[in-house]
Amino acid sequence: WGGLGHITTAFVASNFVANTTEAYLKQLLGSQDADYMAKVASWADSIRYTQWGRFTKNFHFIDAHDSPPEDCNIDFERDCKEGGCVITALANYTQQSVDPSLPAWRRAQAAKFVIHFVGDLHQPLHNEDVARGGNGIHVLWNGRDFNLHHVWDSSITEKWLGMRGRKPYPWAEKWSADLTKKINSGIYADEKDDWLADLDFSNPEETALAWSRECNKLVCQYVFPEGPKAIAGQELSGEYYEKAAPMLEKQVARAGYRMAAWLDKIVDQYL
Ligand code: DCM
Ligand code: DCM
Ligand code: DCM
Ligand code: ZN
Ligand code: ZN
Repeated sequence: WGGLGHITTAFVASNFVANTTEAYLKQLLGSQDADYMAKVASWADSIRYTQWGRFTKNFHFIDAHDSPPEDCNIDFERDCKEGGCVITALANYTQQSVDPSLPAWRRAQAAKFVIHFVGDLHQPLHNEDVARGGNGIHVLWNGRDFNLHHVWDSSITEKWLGMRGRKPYPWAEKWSADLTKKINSGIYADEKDDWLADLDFSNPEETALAWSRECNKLVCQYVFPEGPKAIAGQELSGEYYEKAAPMLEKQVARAGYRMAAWLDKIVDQYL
């Protein structure tokens, strides 16, 4: 996700974490502000291109070598790169978050990675290999040239909110409040328990894989409904957007809700 997606998932999560989780994370992250999670949600992207952070660059996605639209699937052995992928990264940083032998600054860093990677795991094209997760496919958005990955990271959700300008923060706050309502008493209320059905804190890798598989299916249904070749050069801000946006909103809601539950488990285990 771009800034809007990450910040929104973190705000949603902060609305659902237990009081003890909130208190622990505020202390660990060194902020008593309402946006204690939101303000660290994009940190992992800011270090990807630094010399220090280069080792994390493959941690944001898993390259499913499947064949959309006929067949979408994740095969961990086949698809997780040797240097790691979002599945192993989420498992590793979850492990570090609860490791009492690590100093607080390392657990803080690990928590920031967890907050970010739960988000990325819910973006369909972060669970697909084709053209490097769509980065190599040119499409049109309001008549201008964009790559498909960017459209799914940012353009669709920004249009959904009517976002103007380059500052996602106020939009993310407003969106997260709306999503929180939808989860508590709106269109997602009946399914929110199902969103946690695959959550198994004794097996972080399997949990991440289950979420990844669910998200990867959306690649066949929504990202490449007629295959990767058919989409190249197409205008996506019309019909394609109309189908994608409600689904993508649900992915953001799911990510935030699951992030809260996962962080609760981390803090329960640590304390
Ligand atoms: N922080 C971060 N990335 C940002 C903004 C903040 O990692 N883009 C972290 C640094 C501190 C904490 O959030 O750990 C508090 O930040 P601030 O002092 O900016 O409120
Ligand atoms: N941190 C980091 N890199 C940054 C900002 C923060 O690794 N650019 C980490 C260091 C600590 C935690 O965030 O683990 C708190 O940072 P701060 O001292 O900025 O509050
Ligand atoms: N990305 C992805 N799958 C890949 C490569 C990259 O999902 N195989 C994502 C990570 C970033 C975006 O695409 O969100 C841009 O990546 P980069 O800056 O590495 O081109
Ligand atoms: Zn992305
Ligand atoms: Zn990322």
